[in-house]
Amino acid sequence: MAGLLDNIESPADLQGLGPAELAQLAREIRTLITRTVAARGGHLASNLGVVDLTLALHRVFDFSRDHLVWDVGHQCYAHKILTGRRAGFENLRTAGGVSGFPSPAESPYDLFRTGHAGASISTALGLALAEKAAASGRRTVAVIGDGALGSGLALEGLNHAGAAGADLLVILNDNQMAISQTVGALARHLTRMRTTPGYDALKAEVHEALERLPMGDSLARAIHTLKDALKEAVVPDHVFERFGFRCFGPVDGHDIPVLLETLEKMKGLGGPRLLHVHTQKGRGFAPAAEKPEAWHSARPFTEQNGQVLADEDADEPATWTHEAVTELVELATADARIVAITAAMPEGTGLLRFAHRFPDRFFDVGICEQHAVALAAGMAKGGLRPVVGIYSTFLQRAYDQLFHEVALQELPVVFLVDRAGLVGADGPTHHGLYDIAYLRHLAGFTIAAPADRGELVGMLRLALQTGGPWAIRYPRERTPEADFSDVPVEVGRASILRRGAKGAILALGATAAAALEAAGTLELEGITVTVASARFARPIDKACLGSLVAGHPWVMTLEDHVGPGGFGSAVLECAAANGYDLRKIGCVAVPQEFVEHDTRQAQLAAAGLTAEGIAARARALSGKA
Ligand SMILES: Cc1ncc(C[n+]2csc(CCOP(=O)(O)OP(=O)(O)O)c2C)c(N)n1
Repeated sequence: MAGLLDNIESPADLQGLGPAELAQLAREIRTLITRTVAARGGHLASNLGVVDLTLALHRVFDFSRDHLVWDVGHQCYAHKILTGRRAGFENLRTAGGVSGFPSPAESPYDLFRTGHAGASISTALGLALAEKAAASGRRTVAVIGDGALGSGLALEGLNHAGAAGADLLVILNDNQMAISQTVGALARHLTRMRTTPGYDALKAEVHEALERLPMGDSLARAIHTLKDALKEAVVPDHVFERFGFRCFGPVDGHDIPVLLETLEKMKGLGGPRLLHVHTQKGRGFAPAAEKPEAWHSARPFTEQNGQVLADEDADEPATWTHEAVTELVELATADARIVAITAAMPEGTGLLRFAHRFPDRFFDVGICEQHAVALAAGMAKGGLRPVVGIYSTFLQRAYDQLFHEVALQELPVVFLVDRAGLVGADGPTHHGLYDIAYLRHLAGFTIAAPADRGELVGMLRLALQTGGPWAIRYPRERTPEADFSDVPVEVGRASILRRGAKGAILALGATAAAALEAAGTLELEGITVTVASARFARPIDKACLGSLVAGHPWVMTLEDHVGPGGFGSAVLECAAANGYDLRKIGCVAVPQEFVEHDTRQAQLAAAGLTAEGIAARARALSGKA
């Protein structure tokens, strides 16, 4: 068969295609996704898993009118290809190209900019209630994975939706995986449904029998009771029926005719409905199907054999992630109270190595950041020393637990805040640009950011020795090859890395490397500058700041974080409180806007945080621009 995909400009073009053509189209879409991710990197396994489901949804519904909300949104590639973005798809995740997540700016078929898990049922229910109020007849569909389904937010949405009576179809895309194996009791329940065949067949039979019977109310009620009793006795009940959803499935999410038939049947039913679909992550690309966790977020690779090209795995030796976990394992060997917690990110946070070493002291709680933080509080109260490995962007979800369960109780919980700063191709949903701002006003929190490996190790040791909550933030990058200094880490003390007279740079965390590089360039031009590693965003080293301001014509702060509420703000507050000359201080930070997908390097450059940008600013401040 000739290529069909070239003729698909919008979902309307799917009408009239027969089963063989839809299957062919699914193969072509998988090929395009695989080829594109091989070149650009991206979420491969999840996207390959939902191609057939996406085709079926776009065939049965009209999402130019109806609403489709993808949970997380990392699995929307086939949706993008079918909704007018096939032509530009090859530029996936590159500057100005198609984003890796839903984006309303790209297409009216994308309703929300998403990237965080668990929100789809709530936003879809909101849409459904709005349509109910307008009596528009538009339908609303949410697609959510079994991983995201266990998040508190998703369960809150289900709880409301089951009682709200709006026209909402939830598709449960069950592939038994989050990034790694889905964890928790709900996952166990879904697995039981997978391994107990016959539920759907039985239900269909009973439904049909009921529909055929002419009967009065009391007989109907009696038979419904019998049906419920039968289900209890023979097969596990779908837990969401108890929430008020009409549940269908599990069905094979790769069998397009079955999907079409089931969706057609369910489409007009109204009220809260749930279709349980079984899919396979990585479907159609053998390496991803065999090892989906490794291909969840893939780096560029060779399409023919799955050989990964880029050498920058987050947990490779010499990355901040790797060095932090290596030290944590070392410390945990000597202190049995140390436990580690992740919210469904054992690979990304590097904590998988901790899990292998201390399986009984490792807790993967699923995509439940709020629970992870509150759990850590309980563990700390109980005498353990919990360390939560978490991305800056996902810790946002647990703000209230940071305040209420941790800070307010003055508990010793350590947060390894990974991916702090600009993250590159994942774009605005994933940047870790706000953690200093949302932690800095919580009394008792110590916020540290290492400039080199020695500082990282010193901070982690100190965090576990001292009381109270700590956050240690670092980006997805390699540590500098050699340490910049060997001055021991002390709480609230900065470290001078080099001295000069024409200006001073107070750099937070990994920005120190760029500052030192800039200082080297500037020295050749006769502009000697002092460079200090601030080490802490809270507390600020006021003595160091005072001497930098007094001893230099200008002081420049650097941070891989948004300006408002960040490190520079903290420095300005400290300067104001202590009567230092505020006019001398300028802050370089990420501007308060949503930074689009690009390489991390380009994003840093745009914010003025590369060595070139820092040097240019120093020249301007020194009147040598
Ligand atoms: C709040 C939040 N925490 C963590 C993540 C990181 N993350 C992205 S996708 C994913 C797994 C999602 O699993 P599931 O919902 O089952 O979808 P699948 O990838 O299996 O299709 C995780 C943990 C996230 N996006 N949002």
